[in-house]
Amino acid sequence: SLFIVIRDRRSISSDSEIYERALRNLRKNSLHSEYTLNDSRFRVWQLLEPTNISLDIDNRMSMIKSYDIPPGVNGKPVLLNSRIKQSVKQLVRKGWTTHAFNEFVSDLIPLNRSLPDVRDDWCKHQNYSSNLPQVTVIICFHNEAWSTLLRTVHSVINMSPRHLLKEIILFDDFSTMDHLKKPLDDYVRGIAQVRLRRSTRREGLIRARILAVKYATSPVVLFLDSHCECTIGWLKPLLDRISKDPTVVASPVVDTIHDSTFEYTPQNTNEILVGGFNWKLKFKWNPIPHNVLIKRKNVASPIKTATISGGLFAINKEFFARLGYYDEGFEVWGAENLELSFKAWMCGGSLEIIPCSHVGHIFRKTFPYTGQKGSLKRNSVRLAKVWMDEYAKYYYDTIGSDKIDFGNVSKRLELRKKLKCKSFQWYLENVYPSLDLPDNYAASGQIYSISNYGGCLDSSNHLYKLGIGFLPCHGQGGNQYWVYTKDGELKIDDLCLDYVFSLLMLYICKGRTSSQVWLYNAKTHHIRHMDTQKCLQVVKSKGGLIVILKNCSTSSSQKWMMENFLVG
Ligand code: LR7
Ligand code: MN
Repeated sequence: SLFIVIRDRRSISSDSEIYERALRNLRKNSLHSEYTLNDSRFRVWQLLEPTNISLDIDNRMSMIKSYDIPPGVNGKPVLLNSRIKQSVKQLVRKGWTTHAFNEFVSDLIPLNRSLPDVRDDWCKHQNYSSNLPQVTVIICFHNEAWSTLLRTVHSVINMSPRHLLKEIILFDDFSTMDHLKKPLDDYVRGIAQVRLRRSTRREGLIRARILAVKYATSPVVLFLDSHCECTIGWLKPLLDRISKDPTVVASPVVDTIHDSTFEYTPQNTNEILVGGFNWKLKFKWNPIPHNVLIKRKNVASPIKTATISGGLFAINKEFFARLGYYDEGFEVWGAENLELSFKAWMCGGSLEIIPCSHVGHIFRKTFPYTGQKGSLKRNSVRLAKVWMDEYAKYYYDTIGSDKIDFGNVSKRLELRKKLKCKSFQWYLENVYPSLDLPDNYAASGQIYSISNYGGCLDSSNHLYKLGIGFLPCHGQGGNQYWVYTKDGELKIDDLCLDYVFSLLMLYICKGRTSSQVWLYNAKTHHIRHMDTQKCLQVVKSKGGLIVILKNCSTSSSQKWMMENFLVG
């Protein structure tokens, strides 16, 4: 069932002062474990019937019934009445632009809301050691919203056995927002477990973690993003694995907190995914490989994973130190999860996902802060230089070349030598054998037109939408990095160029069905569609140059070059 939150008639007709006051109240009350919406400033309503969100508001009103619990409780979604006042709408918009999620809705939800127990029954009958190590939970943040940050903190405290949680280190990566200054100091002063530390310049999340870990005083450290919520029983199964084997890096299952409604959606234990990556060094989720699946004792027992998503994991502090924490040359965001993943495996450890441990995370569609984009490429090149041996070139292909300023990696290479780590080839063969090697590529890189139009096939803004783009070639890979497989697929990431109902589109690969098979002829330069025997052509339209399928001809607008095309 769905809940909608509406403000009662009284407050709708009053000014935004009431909203502000209600918000202050929410914050004040949030420390108590019991929370009620009294004075009817906000009311939560439950829709009784299977809901149809497009119902108009009067229709909804006739269906709803007063419901006596606060918004978002038990992980339920919170929907705002579409008739909220203009001033509130503005607040909603402001939340989205500042944080890339619905901060207004988050602010309505109690900081200690409950979540459902989503564990498999098997988990509830596990007897974890009575002698588990203590943990330091580290939460780094940069300009995080008040309610999401503190809900993370409270959920850790509420969901962790007291004797196991040594401390929470809240590490401020040089935030600029006022609520994270004195108000936060004042707030956390009242919470015994929390130590608030701050960096003196913007470090980026990777160096922030390295700095924060030095304050930790327990044998295990556990990282969380600053917008997470832990569920019941989340901690022990992670600590249990590490206490049995200190070289295991243990990740919980990451469930989704919806960016708009804050609904909590668990991953189904039967469909748990494990981590991988592609040659763009982009983290991706994969189904559990078949040979692993058939050997599993229980759907909820720990699973080895080739990589971790990076934000949420527990690790033995000494093992982390031995691995050299993270590369300190990594800037703001990205690739540190693969660095840790590769070296954990290559240098004597392993990674696991622990299905009995569930933590929610708000997945955002964009980044509200600066510096994210540039850092990723730099970090990835450093990663490739240090850990990927001769396979690094496959990554450089996807970004054009390795000729960017990536700093100096000699210290990291020394570390790898000192630890006597195994080769990347060993890692691929033993840990991630399902990764498609570029051996199966017939071509990879740009696909450019040899017509007067000049330009490249480009997938930007066309994922899951109709058509494909045609833009000036930029030589940077990315949206212009195509893979042409020996089976005739034209791929961008995991999507295949498809032609159905007379429309070109990028679509989930269907495994060599003929609507996704393309025949490139390096002599005539045609890219011919197997199903229809038509050819890709660039044409002028009102909106600029577009790509369509036409009967094959000798026109130069049907002539294409594929980079790195293997002859034969
Ligand atoms: O400069 C910064 N300083 C910071 O302290 C930028 C960010 N941060 C903080 C930020 O407040 C947040 O707590 O770092 C954390 C991660 O940043 P997000 O939440 O903006 O990015 P994200 O959720 O995409 O992060 C994912 O990828 C990152 C790559 O560097 C890290 O590995 C994050 O930990 C990772 N998050 C997860 O793995 C959660 C599960 C998501 C998945 C898949
Ligand atoms: Mn995050």
